[in-house]
Amino acid sequence: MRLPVLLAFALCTGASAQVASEDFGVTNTDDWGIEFDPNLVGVHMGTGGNPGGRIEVTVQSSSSQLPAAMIVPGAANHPWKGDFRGLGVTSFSFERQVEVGSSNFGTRPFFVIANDGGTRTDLSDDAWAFVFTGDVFQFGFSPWLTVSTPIPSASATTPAGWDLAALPGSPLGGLSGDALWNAIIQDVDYIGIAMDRPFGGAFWFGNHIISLDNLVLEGNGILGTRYCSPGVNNSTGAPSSIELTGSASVSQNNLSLVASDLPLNAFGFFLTSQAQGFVAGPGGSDGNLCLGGSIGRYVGPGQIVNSGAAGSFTLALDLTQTPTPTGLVAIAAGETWNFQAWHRDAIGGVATSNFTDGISLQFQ
Ligand SMILES: [Ca+2]
Ligand SMILES: [Ca+2]
Repeated sequence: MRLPVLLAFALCTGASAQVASEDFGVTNTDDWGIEFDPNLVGVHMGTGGNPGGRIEVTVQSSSSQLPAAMIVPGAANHPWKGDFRGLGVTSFSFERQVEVGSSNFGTRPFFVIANDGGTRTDLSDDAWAFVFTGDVFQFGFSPWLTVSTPIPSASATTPAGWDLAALPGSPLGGLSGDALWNAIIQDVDYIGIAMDRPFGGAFWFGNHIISLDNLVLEGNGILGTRYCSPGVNNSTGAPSSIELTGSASVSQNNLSLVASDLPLNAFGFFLTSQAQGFVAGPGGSDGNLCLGGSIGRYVGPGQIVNSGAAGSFTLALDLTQTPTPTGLVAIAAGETWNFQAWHRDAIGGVATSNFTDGISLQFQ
């Protein structure tokens, strides 16, 4: 009964994973603060978190461009974005403590996912989907609380409780309802914690000092389709494997390859082709080549990687510079590409090599 065991293994390897997370301390750099205003970035504190460090954000109705002030990651290259459907995003959670608060009508934080229309620091070309988090605070001190919001990213219809808004300058302004939901969930440029509804019907006046810690965007980690799995056991006694993280969107150009369960301190590189194939033990390798057709190798400057002490390596791709035997090409939306990693190995002191399994992704 070996087959069911192997199938179960193959299905479980893409289990729950964090798309992004932030345990605040003094060194975090995503610049969470109010509405991309560099003067209103949260202050990093080395103590007082839950535990360790935290950030402290001063939220005042008077400093917001919106009906209800919104806390967002201000750094241009923050990780709180991507194709949330492709990433299998399931929830966002954060921990907050209200140090001091004053809000005549209470504050009801909303969770926001946002598509940016092109000017990153200007909210007026953005489109939002937002939902009430269930958290409420009004006056004085409110101790640490974990606020978790489900994100039904697979839903093709607008989930219950969610509202949508495309601001006047948004390129998505012609869409509404489910079409707008589907456009936003597949192209999220940032997330936000708004102090109430950020658009339409908000009725919020308040001044708070809020500590934040332990932000987590959870996903199922499944991007692309694994095939040729599992690979052949390497010297660790188990097969190595490949995963994709980031986004299937060509325009976002935010995709990384991850190879794991490798022998330690082993050199390797990634391979790609638009065709799948199967060659057992090519060139005397212990593993299987699962690509066919025109196979490109990521062996440019900085692309030959080492598995180090963790037994894994990662390569951030530039989708406009994809290797083929005849040179670099740009991947286009609609194309399907396959990826695999080759790595060195040694068994009983004899040098050999092996491969991960393969992964296939249709780009958007
Ligand atoms: Ca912390
Ligand atoms: Ca914008």
